[in-house]
Amino acid sequence: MANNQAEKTVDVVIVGAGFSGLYLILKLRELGLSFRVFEAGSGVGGTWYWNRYPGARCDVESMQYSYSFDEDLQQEWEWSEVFAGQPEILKYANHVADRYSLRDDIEFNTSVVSAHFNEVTNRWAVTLDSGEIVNTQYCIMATGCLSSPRAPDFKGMDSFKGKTYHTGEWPHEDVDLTGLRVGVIGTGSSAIQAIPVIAEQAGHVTVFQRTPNYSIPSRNGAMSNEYAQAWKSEYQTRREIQRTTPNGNYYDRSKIGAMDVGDDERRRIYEESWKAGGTQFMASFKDLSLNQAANDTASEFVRERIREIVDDTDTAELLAADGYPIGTKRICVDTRYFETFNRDNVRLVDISKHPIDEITETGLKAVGEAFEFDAIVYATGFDAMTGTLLKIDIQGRNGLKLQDKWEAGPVSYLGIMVGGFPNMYTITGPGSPSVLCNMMVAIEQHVEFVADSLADMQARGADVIEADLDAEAAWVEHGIEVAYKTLYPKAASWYMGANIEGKPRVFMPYIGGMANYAAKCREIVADGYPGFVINNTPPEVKSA
Ligand code: NA7
Repeated sequence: MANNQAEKTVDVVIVGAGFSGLYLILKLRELGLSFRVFEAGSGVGGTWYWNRYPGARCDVESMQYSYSFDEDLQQEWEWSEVFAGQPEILKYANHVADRYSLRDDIEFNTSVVSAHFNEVTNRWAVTLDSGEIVNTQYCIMATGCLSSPRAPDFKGMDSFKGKTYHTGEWPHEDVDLTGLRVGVIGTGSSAIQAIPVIAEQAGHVTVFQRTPNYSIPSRNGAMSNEYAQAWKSEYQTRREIQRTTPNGNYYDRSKIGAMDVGDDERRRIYEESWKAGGTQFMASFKDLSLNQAANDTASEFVRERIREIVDDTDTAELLAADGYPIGTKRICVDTRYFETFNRDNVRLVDISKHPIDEITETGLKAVGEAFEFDAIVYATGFDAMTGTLLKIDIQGRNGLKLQDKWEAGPVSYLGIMVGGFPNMYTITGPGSPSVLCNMMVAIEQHVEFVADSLADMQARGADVIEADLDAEAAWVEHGIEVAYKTLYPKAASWYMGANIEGKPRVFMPYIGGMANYAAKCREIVADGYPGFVINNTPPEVKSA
């Protein structure tokens, strides 16, 4: 069965025990399939297991960033804040694992090193870091989109004698920065969440900024009973509405364009959105991601707020993002980020024109200055969406390596299967809405699609399912077409692979909208899986 070490052949291997992996276990149990689940961490929760940096918090409201598959679960769980922090989300993941007794089915501290498809047996050989090889019919990569921290490669990094941290690999034990001189490198979402919290503890914080970011105040607060009950009393309806939106979030979206109203009315609307807070700001008008002139008005409004908040005019000017449209790098949501630069113990250093020279024994050298630190925090992001998959040696038909197939950027059919890699599903893979959507909505939709597909395979008595290469090419072309109708490709973002040197510049997530995407998936299921090639392999071939 699922966790039987002696049993070397299973129906399914699941890689990862984040929110995708946990839900998959339940679905596979329903289907009566045998499976093994491998998780590199020592606990469940995926991104929420690893990202323990101070201030780590979800930018989707807690009532919406949670599973919807079980009415009892969503009724009984109580969130303490409107936007839950990492410890509470991890607690929720653990609660789910306990509630459905999932833990016994997961092999922790176990990494998958390689997965090779055998064309004779139509089985995958999955090699673990222990050396064990597991044979499986299906391989489901539930490896997450932001699960490979981007290791910085500054000269002299190893020489630093102080403490070094990466936001994406924060230690599990308490980190006490009280009174210390801390350098933070990066001003992405992780840094924007961490800096205000670190600044309250540390003696002094120096922030090294290469690119300023747009950020909207979260207006986070304690979850009121009324708010929670408003959700719980109509949870099913609201979840259904979430699924019919472009990004899996339940909130009002404007139906008018930013240039359809006069200056005063536009400002009034932005002010209202700013006051309400959160990523919903980008829904102030319907065309902020599509129309440069419209976007310019939103970008300028946020820059004005930054200038208003930050006392020192030079610092404010450095923090006021420019040069790319607001929202085209993932919009950040903060708690007193810009205000933090008014503190006496926080300094911003602009490294946009001159990169950091080197890390030294005592700190770092940049912009002609030697900085001394007790601790350096690398908030330098992730090799997003493809990093984790490409770290595993995945070989499909004819020894085709995923690294080679994706040399010019990731290609897939629906972000769920890659041509030439039969029986391998990717949950929220590149080519699916994934990171452009509330991840919980994206995850549930993908897990359910995969479970339906496996049930269909059982019903047909089929052995092999794979993406048709023409369907894959058409999907990739469609993905590019919709992406280039938006402003997103204008930014050097991790969506574009631009944060990793040498990574192909391809817009990786599917931006056609979650609702459209899910409708397309439903249509595919109803029509008998067009775009997938499904074969019944004779048993004698299988056992050859
Ligand atoms: P991000 O958003 O990729 O941010 C990484 C930050 O680190 C960003 O400001 C980078 O500047 C900076 N960076 C990276 N390398 C360097 C070097 N070599 N020198 C200076 N600065 C550097 O990662 P996060 O972890 O903050 O957030 C990722 C997602 O997690 C986020 O979007 C949410 O979805 C949750 P750059 O912009 O590249 O100039």
